[in-house]
Amino acid sequence: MFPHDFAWGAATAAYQVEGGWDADHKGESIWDAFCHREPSGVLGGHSGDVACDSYRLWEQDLRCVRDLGLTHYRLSLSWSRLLPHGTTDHVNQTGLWYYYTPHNNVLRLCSTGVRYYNQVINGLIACNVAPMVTLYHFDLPQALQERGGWQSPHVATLFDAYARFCFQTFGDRVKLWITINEPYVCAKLGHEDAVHAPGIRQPGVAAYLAGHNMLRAHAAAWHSYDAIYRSKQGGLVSMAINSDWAEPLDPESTEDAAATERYLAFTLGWFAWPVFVTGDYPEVMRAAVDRQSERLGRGNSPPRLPRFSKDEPGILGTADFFALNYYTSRKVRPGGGRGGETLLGMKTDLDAEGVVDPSWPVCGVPWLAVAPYGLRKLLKYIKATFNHPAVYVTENGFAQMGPVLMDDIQRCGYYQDTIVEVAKAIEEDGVNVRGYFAWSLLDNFEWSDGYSVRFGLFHVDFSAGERTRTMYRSGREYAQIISKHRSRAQPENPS
Ligand code: GBH
Repeated sequence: MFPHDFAWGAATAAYQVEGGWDADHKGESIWDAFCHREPSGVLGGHSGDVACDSYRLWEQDLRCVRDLGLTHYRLSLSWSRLLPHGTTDHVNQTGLWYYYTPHNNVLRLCSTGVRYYNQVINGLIACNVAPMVTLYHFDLPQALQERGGWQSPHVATLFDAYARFCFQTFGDRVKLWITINEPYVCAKLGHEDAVHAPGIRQPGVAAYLAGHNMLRAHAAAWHSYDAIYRSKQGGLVSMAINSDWAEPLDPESTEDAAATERYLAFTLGWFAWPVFVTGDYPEVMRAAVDRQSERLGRGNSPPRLPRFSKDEPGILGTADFFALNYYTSRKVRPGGGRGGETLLGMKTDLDAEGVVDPSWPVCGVPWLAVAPYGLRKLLKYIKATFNHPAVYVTENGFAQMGPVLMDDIQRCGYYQDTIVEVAKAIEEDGVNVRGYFAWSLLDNFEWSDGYSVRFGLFHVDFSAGERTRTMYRSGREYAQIISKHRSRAQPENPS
Protein backbone atom coordinates (compact mmCIF):
# COMPACT_ATOMS: atom_id res chain seq x y z
CA MET A 1 0.00 0.00 0.00
CA PHE A 2 1.00 3.59 -0.46
CA PRO A 3 2.11 5.65 2.54
CA HIS A 4 -0.66 7.81 4.01
CA ASP A 5 1.12 11.02 2.99
CA PHE A 6 1.95 9.81 -0.52
CA ALA A 7 1.85 12.65 -3.06
CA TRP A 8 -0.66 12.03 -5.85
CA GLY A 9 0.02 14.61 -8.50
CA ALA A 10 -0.05 15.75 -12.07
CA ALA A 11 2.41 18.04 -13.81
CA THR A 12 2.59 20.78 -16.43
CA ALA A 13 5.25 23.23 -17.61
CA ALA A 14 4.93 26.95 -18.19
CA TYR A 15 5.70 27.13 -21.89
CA GLN A 16 3.55 24.10 -22.67
CA VAL A 17 0.37 25.48 -21.09
CA GLU A 18 0.48 29.19 -20.27
CA GLY A 19 0.36 31.03 -23.57
CA GLY A 20 0.40 34.79 -22.94
CA TRP A 21 3.87 34.70 -24.45
CA ASP A 22 4.19 38.50 -24.49
CA ALA A 23 1.38 39.43 -22.10
CA ASP A 24 1.98 42.12 -19.48
CA HIS A 25 5.60 42.75 -20.41
CA LYS A 26 6.76 39.16 -20.24
CA GLY A 27 10.20 38.81 -21.83
CA GLU A 28 10.88 36.47 -24.73
CA SER A 29 12.17 32.98 -23.98
CA ILE A 30 14.25 30.71 -26.19
CA TRP A 31 11.09 28.72 -27.00
CA ASP A 32 9.30 31.88 -28.15
CA ALA A 33 12.27 32.62 -30.39
CA PHE A 34 12.59 29.02 -31.61
CA CYS A 35 8.91 28.77 -32.58
CA HIS A 36 8.78 32.21 -34.19
CA ARG A 37 11.84 31.53 -36.31
CA GLU A 38 11.17 30.74 -39.99
CA PRO A 39 11.06 27.91 -40.72
CA SER A 40 10.44 26.87 -37.16
CA GLY A 41 11.62 23.51 -35.91
CA VAL A 42 8.13 22.64 -34.72
CA LEU A 43 5.71 20.37 -36.50
CA GLY A 44 3.04 22.33 -38.35
CA GLY A 45 4.71 25.61 -37.39
CA HIS A 46 2.88 25.49 -34.07
CA SER A 47 3.97 27.57 -31.09
CA GLY A 48 3.14 28.03 -27.43
CA ASP A 49 1.85 31.57 -28.07
CA VAL A 50 -1.57 30.61 -26.71
CA ALA A 51 -1.24 26.92 -25.78
CA CYS A 52 -3.88 26.06 -23.13
CA ASP A 53 -4.11 29.77 -22.32
CA SER A 54 -3.48 28.97 -18.69
CA TYR A 55 -2.16 32.48 -18.18
CA ARG A 56 -5.78 33.56 -18.55
CA LEU A 57 -7.59 30.32 -17.64
CA TRP A 58 -5.64 29.20 -14.58
CA GLU A 59 -8.83 28.93 -12.55
CA GLN A 60 -9.97 26.21 -14.93
CA ASP A 61 -6.72 24.37 -14.31
CA LEU A 62 -7.41 24.54 -10.58
CA ARG A 63 -10.81 23.03 -11.24
CA CYS A 64 -9.16 20.17 -13.14
CA VAL A 65 -6.76 19.62 -10.25
CA ARG A 66 -9.68 19.46 -7.84
CA ASP A 67 -11.74 17.20 -10.09
CA LEU A 68 -8.91 14.67 -10.05
CA GLY A 69 -8.57 14.90 -6.27
CA LEU A 70 -4.83 15.53 -6.49
CA THR A 71 -2.83 16.12 -3.34
CA HIS A 72 -0.03 17.83 -5.31
CA TYR A 73 0.31 19.81 -8.50
CA ARG A 74 3.63 20.32 -10.25
CA LEU A 75 3.93 23.50 -12.29
CA SER A 76 6.88 25.46 -13.62
CA LEU A 77 7.61 29.17 -13.48
CA SER A 78 8.47 31.12 -16.58
CA TRP A 79 11.78 32.83 -15.84
CA SER A 80 11.17 35.55 -18.44
CA ARG A 81 7.64 36.23 -17.16
CA LEU A 82 9.12 37.02 -13.75
CA LEU A 83 12.38 38.58 -14.93
CA PRO A 84 11.93 39.70 -18.55
CA HIS A 85 15.68 40.09 -19.14
CA GLY A 86 16.55 37.11 -17.00
CA THR A 87 18.30 39.24 -14.38
CA THR A 88 17.02 40.40 -11.02
CA ASP A 89 17.75 44.06 -11.72
CA HIS A 90 14.62 44.11 -13.86
CA VAL A 91 11.64 42.51 -12.13
CA ASN A 92 9.03 43.07 -14.81
CA GLN A 93 9.07 46.75 -13.77
CA THR A 94 6.73 47.90 -16.49
CA GLY A 95 4.07 45.34 -15.70
CA LEU A 96 3.52 46.43 -12.15
CA TRP A 97 0.64 45.53 -9.97
CA TYR A 98 -0.14 47.27 -6.72
CA TYR A 99 -1.69 45.39 -3.88
CA TYR A 100 -2.71 46.39 -0.45
CA THR A 101 -1.88 44.31 2.59
CA PRO A 102 -4.53 45.22 5.13
CA HIS A 103 -2.81 43.61 8.12
CA ASN A 104 -0.01 46.15 8.09
CA ASN A 105 -1.48 48.89 5.94
CA VAL A 106 1.15 48.67 3.27
CA LEU A 107 0.70 49.28 -0.40
CA ARG A 108 3.03 46.89 -2.13
CA LEU A 109 4.33 46.65 -5.65
CA CYS A 110 4.82 43.41 -7.43
CA SER A 111 5.29 42.38 -11.01
CA THR A 112 2.41 40.89 -12.94
CA GLY A 113 4.48 37.72 -13.21
CA VAL A 114 4.65 37.45 -9.43
CA ARG A 115 0.98 38.23 -9.19
CA TYR A 116 0.12 35.47 -11.66
CA TYR A 117 2.01 32.76 -9.81
CA ASN A 118 0.74 34.01 -6.44
CA GLN A 119 -2.79 33.51 -7.68
CA VAL A 120 -2.07 29.98 -8.83
CA ILE A 121 -0.12 28.98 -5.73
CA ASN A 122 -2.63 30.54 -3.34
CA GLY A 123 -5.46 28.93 -5.28
CA LEU A 124 -3.86 25.51 -4.89
CA ILE A 125 -3.25 25.96 -1.20
CA ALA A 126 -6.82 27.16 -0.70
CA CYS A 127 -8.04 23.80 -1.98
CA ASN A 128 -5.48 21.90 0.03
CA VAL A 129 -3.24 20.97 -2.88
CA ALA A 130 0.51 21.29 -2.35
CA PRO A 131 2.47 22.94 -5.16
CA MET A 132 5.69 21.40 -6.43
CA VAL A 133 7.43 24.16 -8.37
CA THR A 134 9.98 23.76 -11.15
CA LEU A 135 12.14 26.84 -11.70
CA TYR A 136 13.26 25.87 -15.16
CA HIS A 137 11.47 23.71 -17.71
CA PHE A 138 13.33 24.43 -20.99
CA ASP A 139 12.46 28.15 -21.33
CA LEU A 140 15.59 30.26 -20.86
CA PRO A 141 15.10 34.03 -21.25
CA GLN A 142 16.18 34.87 -24.80
CA ALA A 143 18.20 37.79 -23.42
CA LEU A 144 20.42 35.26 -21.64
CA GLN A 145 20.71 33.11 -24.74
CA GLU A 146 22.14 36.16 -26.44
CA ARG A 147 24.81 36.18 -23.74
CA GLY A 148 25.79 32.57 -24.41
CA GLY A 149 22.90 30.76 -22.73
CA TRP A 150 23.71 27.51 -20.98
CA GLN A 151 27.11 27.44 -22.64
CA SER A 152 28.22 30.51 -20.73
CA PRO A 153 29.81 29.94 -17.32
CA HIS A 154 27.95 33.02 -16.02
CA VAL A 155 24.56 31.37 -16.38
CA ALA A 156 25.06 29.59 -13.05
CA THR A 157 25.23 32.88 -11.12
CA LEU A 158 22.25 34.29 -13.01
CA PHE A 159 20.21 31.16 -12.37
CA ASP A 160 21.14 31.32 -8.70
CA ALA A 161 19.88 34.92 -8.48
CA TYR A 162 16.62 33.90 -10.19
CA ALA A 163 16.26 30.93 -7.84
CA ARG A 164 16.79 33.11 -4.76
CA PHE A 165 14.20 35.54 -6.08
CA CYS A 166 11.72 32.65 -6.35
CA PHE A 167 12.56 31.14 -2.96
CA GLN A 168 12.20 34.59 -1.41
CA THR A 169 8.91 35.34 -3.17
CA PHE A 170 7.11 31.99 -3.09
CA GLY A 171 9.02 29.87 -0.58
CA ASP A 172 6.70 30.70 2.30
CA ARG A 173 4.14 28.50 0.51
CA VAL A 174 6.16 26.24 -1.78
CA LYS A 175 7.94 23.38 0.01
CA LEU A 176 8.95 21.19 -2.92
CA TRP A 177 11.29 22.70 -5.51
CA ILE A 178 12.78 21.36 -8.71
CA THR A 179 15.59 23.57 -9.99
CA ILE A 180 15.95 22.25 -13.54
CA ASN A 181 13.75 19.81 -15.39
CA GLU A 182 15.56 17.18 -17.44
CA PRO A 183 18.96 18.73 -17.97
CA TYR A 184 19.63 15.80 -20.33
CA VAL A 185 16.88 16.90 -22.70
CA CYS A 186 17.85 20.58 -22.52
CA ALA A 187 21.48 19.83 -23.14
CA LYS A 188 21.20 17.14 -25.79
CA LEU A 189 18.05 18.03 -27.72
CA GLY A 190 18.82 21.76 -27.50
CA HIS A 191 22.59 21.79 -28.13
CA GLU A 192 23.47 18.54 -29.91
CA ASP A 193 20.41 17.56 -31.99
CA ALA A 194 18.94 21.07 -32.49
CA VAL A 195 15.38 19.74 -32.18
CA HIS A 196 14.66 21.82 -29.07
CA ALA A 197 15.41 25.48 -28.40
CA PRO A 198 17.90 27.07 -28.67
CA GLY A 199 18.33 24.89 -31.78
CA ILE A 200 22.10 24.53 -31.58
CA ARG A 201 23.91 21.67 -33.32
CA GLN A 202 27.47 21.34 -32.08
CA PRO A 203 27.74 17.59 -31.62
CA GLY A 204 29.95 16.24 -28.91
CA VAL A 205 30.78 19.62 -27.42
CA ALA A 206 27.93 22.02 -26.65
CA ALA A 207 25.66 19.55 -24.83
CA TYR A 208 28.40 18.58 -22.38
CA LEU A 209 29.14 22.22 -21.69
CA ALA A 210 25.46 23.13 -21.30
CA GLY A 211 24.87 20.15 -19.01
CA HIS A 212 27.90 21.13 -16.96
CA ASN A 213 26.59 24.63 -16.41
CA MET A 214 23.16 23.26 -15.54
CA LEU A 215 24.75 21.19 -12.79
CA ARG A 216 26.66 24.26 -11.57
CA ALA A 217 23.48 26.34 -11.67
CA HIS A 218 21.49 23.70 -9.84
CA ALA A 219 24.15 23.33 -7.17
CA ALA A 220 24.41 27.10 -6.65
CA ALA A 221 20.64 27.32 -6.14
CA TRP A 222 20.60 24.35 -3.76
CA HIS A 223 23.42 25.91 -1.70
CA SER A 224 21.50 29.20 -1.57
CA TYR A 225 18.39 27.45 -0.36
CA ASP A 226 20.36 25.51 2.19
CA ALA A 227 22.19 28.55 3.55
CA ILE A 228 19.48 31.20 3.41
CA TYR A 229 15.97 29.76 3.17
CA ARG A 230 15.88 26.24 4.54
CA SER A 231 15.81 27.16 8.21
CA LYS A 232 12.85 29.52 7.73
CA GLN A 233 10.99 27.74 4.97
CA GLY A 234 11.76 24.08 5.62
CA GLY A 235 11.36 22.89 2.04
CA LEU A 236 13.21 20.42 -0.18
CA VAL A 237 15.12 21.04 -3.40
CA SER A 238 16.13 18.68 -6.18
CA MET A 239 16.64 18.41 -9.94
CA ALA A 240 14.36 16.28 -12.15
CA ILE A 241 16.33 13.67 -14.04
CA ASN A 242 14.83 11.73 -16.92
CA SER A 243 15.90 8.25 -17.85
CA ASP A 244 14.70 5.17 -19.62
CA TRP A 245 15.25 1.87 -17.87
CA ALA A 246 17.88 -0.04 -19.80
CA GLU A 247 18.99 -3.66 -19.82
CA PRO A 248 21.22 -5.76 -22.10
CA LEU A 249 19.58 -6.92 -25.32
CA ASP A 250 21.27 -10.28 -24.90
CA PRO A 251 21.45 -11.05 -21.18
CA GLU A 252 24.42 -13.35 -21.83
CA SER A 253 26.51 -10.81 -23.68
CA THR A 254 29.19 -8.91 -21.78
CA GLU A 255 29.35 -6.39 -24.63
CA ASP A 256 25.65 -5.67 -24.25
CA ALA A 257 26.10 -5.37 -20.51
CA ALA A 258 28.88 -2.82 -20.97
CA ALA A 259 26.79 -0.91 -23.51
CA THR A 260 23.91 -0.85 -21.03
CA GLU A 261 26.17 0.53 -18.33
CA ARG A 262 27.20 3.33 -20.71
CA TYR A 263 23.58 3.95 -21.68
CA LEU A 264 22.57 4.49 -18.06
CA ALA A 265 25.72 6.51 -17.34
CA PHE A 266 25.00 8.90 -20.23
CA THR A 267 21.37 9.54 -19.19
CA LEU A 268 20.68 9.01 -15.49
CA GLY A 269 24.34 8.99 -14.43
CA TRP A 270 25.33 12.18 -16.27
CA PHE A 271 23.40 14.22 -13.69
CA ALA A 272 22.69 11.84 -10.83
CA TRP A 273 26.27 10.68 -10.31
CA PRO A 274 27.68 14.16 -9.61
CA VAL A 275 24.79 15.02 -7.30
CA PHE A 276 24.43 11.74 -5.42
CA VAL A 277 27.67 9.76 -5.67
CA THR A 278 30.97 11.50 -6.30
CA GLY A 279 30.53 15.17 -7.23
CA ASP A 280 31.81 14.26 -10.69
CA TYR A 281 30.61 12.46 -13.82
CA PRO A 282 30.50 8.66 -13.94
CA GLU A 283 33.94 7.29 -14.74
CA VAL A 284 32.42 5.18 -17.55
CA MET A 285 31.12 8.33 -19.19
CA ARG A 286 34.35 10.29 -18.93
CA ALA A 287 36.37 7.35 -20.21
CA ALA A 288 34.03 6.92 -23.19
CA VAL A 289 34.21 10.60 -24.14
CA ASP A 290 37.99 10.78 -23.74
CA ARG A 291 38.45 7.59 -25.76
CA GLN A 292 36.59 9.03 -28.74
CA SER A 293 38.42 12.37 -28.50
CA GLU A 294 41.65 10.46 -28.79
CA ARG A 295 40.46 8.14 -31.53
CA LEU A 296 39.18 11.03 -33.63
CA GLY A 297 42.37 13.00 -33.04
CA ARG A 298 40.69 15.84 -31.26
CA GLY A 299 43.01 16.04 -28.30
CA ASN A 300 41.84 16.32 -24.76
CA SER A 301 42.53 19.79 -23.49
CA PRO A 302 40.25 21.13 -22.56
CA PRO A 303 38.30 17.88 -22.19
CA ARG A 304 34.93 17.89 -23.96
CA LEU A 305 33.30 16.67 -20.76
CA PRO A 306 34.34 19.55 -18.50
CA ARG A 307 35.86 19.22 -15.05
CA PHE A 308 34.34 20.82 -11.98
CA SER A 309 36.39 23.54 -10.37
CA LYS A 310 37.58 22.96 -6.83
CA ASP A 311 36.99 26.64 -6.09
CA GLU A 312 33.22 26.40 -6.39
CA PRO A 313 30.75 24.97 -3.91
CA GLY A 314 30.50 21.27 -4.66
CA ILE A 315 27.87 19.39 -6.60
CA LEU A 316 27.83 16.36 -4.32
CA GLY A 317 24.91 16.28 -1.92
CA THR A 318 22.88 19.00 -3.63
CA ALA A 319 19.57 17.15 -3.72
CA ASP A 320 17.13 16.58 -0.88
CA PHE A 321 15.31 13.83 -2.77
CA PHE A 322 15.54 12.03 -6.10
CA ALA A 323 13.20 13.40 -8.77
CA LEU A 324 12.70 10.95 -11.63
CA ASN A 325 10.89 11.38 -14.93
CA TYR A 326 10.21 7.93 -16.37
CA TYR A 327 8.38 7.02 -19.58
CA THR A 328 9.88 4.00 -21.29
CA SER A 329 12.58 1.30 -21.48
CA ARG A 330 15.20 0.04 -23.92
CA LYS A 331 17.19 -3.12 -24.62
CA VAL A 332 20.74 -2.12 -25.33
CA ARG A 333 23.60 -3.30 -27.55
CA PRO A 334 26.78 -1.59 -28.72
CA GLY A 335 26.54 0.65 -31.74
CA GLY A 336 27.49 4.11 -32.83
CA GLY A 337 31.16 4.24 -31.86
CA ARG A 338 32.54 1.05 -33.33
CA GLY A 339 35.42 2.56 -35.22
CA GLY A 340 33.79 3.23 -38.56
CA GLU A 341 32.23 6.43 -37.30
CA THR A 342 34.23 9.53 -38.00
CA LEU A 343 31.82 12.02 -36.52
CA LEU A 344 32.36 13.59 -33.18
CA GLY A 345 29.15 13.42 -31.22
CA MET A 346 27.38 11.98 -28.23
CA LYS A 347 26.20 9.02 -30.29
CA THR A 348 29.79 8.08 -31.05
CA ASP A 349 30.84 8.64 -27.43
CA LEU A 350 27.98 6.55 -26.10
CA ASP A 351 28.52 3.65 -28.50
CA ALA A 352 25.27 2.04 -27.47
CA GLU A 353 21.89 1.81 -29.02
CA GLY A 354 18.58 1.11 -27.40
CA VAL A 355 15.95 -0.96 -29.12
CA VAL A 356 12.36 -1.65 -28.24
CA ASP A 357 11.40 -5.16 -27.23
CA PRO A 358 8.81 -6.46 -29.75
CA SER A 359 6.48 -7.35 -26.88
CA TRP A 360 6.19 -3.69 -25.77
CA PRO A 361 3.35 -1.92 -27.55
CA VAL A 362 4.12 1.38 -29.23
CA CYS A 363 0.86 3.19 -29.74
CA GLY A 364 1.43 6.91 -29.34
CA VAL A 365 4.70 8.66 -30.05
CA PRO A 366 7.34 6.39 -31.61
CA TRP A 367 9.76 6.66 -28.67
CA LEU A 368 7.22 5.64 -26.03
CA ALA A 369 7.17 1.86 -25.87
CA VAL A 370 4.95 0.67 -23.06
CA ALA A 371 7.11 -1.04 -20.43
CA PRO A 372 5.76 -0.26 -16.96
CA TYR A 373 7.99 -2.89 -15.31
CA GLY A 374 10.96 -0.70 -16.23
CA LEU A 375 9.94 1.88 -13.66
CA ARG A 376 10.14 -0.66 -10.85
CA LYS A 377 13.55 -1.80 -12.10
CA LEU A 378 14.78 1.78 -12.32
CA LEU A 379 13.50 2.61 -8.83
CA LYS A 380 15.31 -0.42 -7.45
CA TYR A 381 18.47 0.61 -9.31
CA ILE A 382 18.19 4.14 -7.90
CA LYS A 383 17.83 2.79 -4.38
CA ALA A 384 20.95 0.67 -4.78
CA THR A 385 23.07 3.18 -6.69
CA PHE A 386 22.20 6.48 -5.07
CA ASN A 387 22.13 5.50 -1.42
CA HIS A 388 18.45 4.87 -0.82
CA PRO A 389 17.09 8.36 -1.43
CA ALA A 390 13.50 9.51 -1.04
CA VAL A 391 12.11 9.42 -4.58
CA TYR A 392 9.37 11.35 -6.29
CA VAL A 393 8.33 10.17 -9.73
CA THR A 394 7.94 13.71 -11.04
CA GLU A 395 6.67 12.66 -14.49
CA ASN A 396 5.19 9.58 -16.09
CA GLY A 397 2.66 9.44 -18.86
CA PHE A 398 1.42 8.21 -22.18
CA ALA A 399 0.69 10.00 -25.44
CA GLN A 400 -2.13 9.76 -27.89
CA MET A 401 -1.57 10.58 -31.51
CA GLY A 402 -4.02 10.99 -34.34
CA PRO A 403 -7.74 10.92 -33.70
CA VAL A 404 -8.77 11.89 -30.20
CA LEU A 405 -10.21 9.07 -28.12
CA MET A 406 -12.02 10.33 -25.06
CA ASP A 407 -12.20 6.68 -24.03
CA ASP A 408 -8.42 6.46 -23.96
CA ILE A 409 -8.20 2.90 -22.75
CA GLN A 410 -4.55 2.42 -23.70
CA ARG A 411 -3.59 5.31 -21.47
CA CYS A 412 -5.82 3.93 -18.70
CA GLY A 413 -3.91 0.66 -18.91
CA TYR A 414 -0.56 2.45 -18.95
CA TYR A 415 -1.34 4.32 -15.73
CA GLN A 416 -2.88 1.30 -14.01
CA ASP A 417 0.07 -0.93 -14.78
CA THR A 418 2.68 1.69 -13.94
CA ILE A 419 1.12 2.56 -10.59
CA VAL A 420 1.09 -1.14 -9.70
CA GLU A 421 4.83 -1.23 -10.43
CA VAL A 422 5.36 1.75 -8.11
CA ALA A 423 3.44 -0.10 -5.40
CA LYS A 424 5.64 -3.17 -5.87
CA ALA A 425 8.76 -1.03 -5.70
CA ILE A 426 7.58 0.31 -2.35
CA GLU A 427 6.32 -2.94 -0.86
CA GLU A 428 8.59 -5.58 -2.28
CA ASP A 429 11.80 -3.66 -3.00
CA GLY A 430 11.59 -1.21 -0.11
CA VAL A 431 12.15 1.84 -2.30
CA ASN A 432 11.25 5.05 -0.49
CA VAL A 433 8.87 6.43 -3.13
CA ARG A 434 7.17 9.54 -1.77
CA GLY A 435 4.98 10.55 -4.67
CA TYR A 436 3.87 10.10 -8.25
CA PHE A 437 3.03 12.80 -10.80
CA ALA A 438 1.22 12.03 -14.02
CA TRP A 439 2.36 13.89 -17.12
CA SER A 440 0.25 15.77 -17.86
CA LEU A 441 -2.75 17.48 -16.31
CA LEU A 442 -3.71 18.84 -19.75
CA ASP A 443 -3.08 18.17 -23.39
CA ASN A 444 -0.50 20.81 -24.22
CA PHE A 445 2.23 22.07 -26.52
CA GLU A 446 4.41 18.98 -26.94
CA TRP A 447 7.62 20.80 -27.94
CA SER A 448 8.77 19.89 -31.47
CA ASP A 449 5.63 17.77 -31.95
CA GLY A 450 3.44 20.84 -31.46
CA TYR A 451 -0.18 19.97 -30.69
CA SER A 452 -0.13 16.68 -32.61
CA VAL A 453 0.70 14.68 -29.49
CA ARG A 454 -1.64 14.64 -26.50
CA PHE A 455 -0.41 13.66 -23.03
CA GLY A 456 -3.28 15.08 -20.95
CA LEU A 457 -5.61 13.63 -18.37
CA PHE A 458 -7.84 16.38 -19.72
CA HIS A 459 -8.52 16.92 -23.37
CA VAL A 460 -8.00 20.51 -24.49
CA ASP A 461 -9.83 21.83 -27.53
CA PHE A 462 -7.15 23.91 -29.21
CA SER A 463 -9.51 25.08 -31.93
CA ALA A 464 -11.85 26.75 -29.45
CA GLY A 465 -11.12 30.20 -28.09
CA GLU A 466 -12.08 28.95 -24.66
CA ARG A 467 -9.65 26.03 -24.80
CA THR A 468 -12.29 23.83 -23.23
CA ARG A 469 -10.92 21.18 -20.86
CA THR A 470 -12.72 17.81 -20.78
CA MET A 471 -11.68 14.91 -18.61
CA TYR A 472 -10.59 11.79 -20.45
CA ARG A 473 -11.53 8.38 -19.19
CA SER A 474 -7.93 8.08 -17.95
CA GLY A 475 -8.56 11.15 -15.80
CA ARG A 476 -11.59 9.48 -14.24
CA GLU A 477 -9.66 6.29 -13.59
CA TYR A 478 -6.70 8.17 -12.10
CA ALA A 479 -9.14 10.05 -9.86
CA GLN A 480 -10.56 6.70 -8.71
CA ILE A 481 -7.12 5.32 -7.95
CA ILE A 482 -6.31 8.42 -5.93
CA SER A 483 -9.56 8.43 -4.00
CA LYS A 484 -9.24 4.73 -3.21
CA HIS A 485 -5.77 5.22 -1.77
CA ARG A 486 -6.53 8.49 -0.03
CA SER A 487 -9.51 7.04 1.80
CA ARG A 488 -7.67 3.85 2.66
CA ALA A 489 -4.74 5.81 4.00
CA GLN A 490 -4.59 5.81 7.77
CA PRO A 491 -4.42 9.30 9.19
CA GLU A 492 -1.33 9.86 11.27
CA ASN A 493 -1.66 8.69 14.84
CA PRO A 494 -2.09 11.91 16.82
CA SER A 495 -0.29 10.61 19.90
C1 GBH B 1 9.26 15.00 -20.81
O1 GBH B 1 10.47 14.53 -21.39
C2 GBH B 1 9.25 16.51 -20.70
O2 GBH B 1 9.70 16.90 -19.41
C3 GBH B 1 7.87 17.10 -20.92
O3 GBH B 1 7.97 18.49 -21.04
C4 GBH B 1 7.25 16.46 -22.12
O4 GBH B 1 6.04 17.05 -22.46
C5 GBH B 1 7.07 14.99 -21.82
O5 GBH B 1 8.29 14.42 -21.56
C6 GBH B 1 6.49 14.19 -22.96
O6 GBH B 1 7.41 14.09 -24.02
O7 GBH B 1 11.99 11.78 -30.36
O8 GBH B 1 13.32 9.77 -30.36
O9 GBH B 1 14.40 11.92 -30.09
C7 GBH B 1 10.53 13.12 -21.47
C8 GBH B 1 11.87 12.61 -21.95
C9 GBH B 1 13.39 12.60 -23.74
C10 GBH B 1 11.23 11.77 -24.08
C11 GBH B 1 13.55 12.82 -25.22
C12 GBH B 1 11.37 11.96 -25.58
C13 GBH B 1 12.88 12.19 -27.42
C14 GBH B 1 13.03 10.90 -28.14
N1 GBH B 1 12.00 12.74 -23.36
N2 GBH B 1 12.75 11.88 -25.98
S1 GBH B 1 13.21 11.11 -29.87
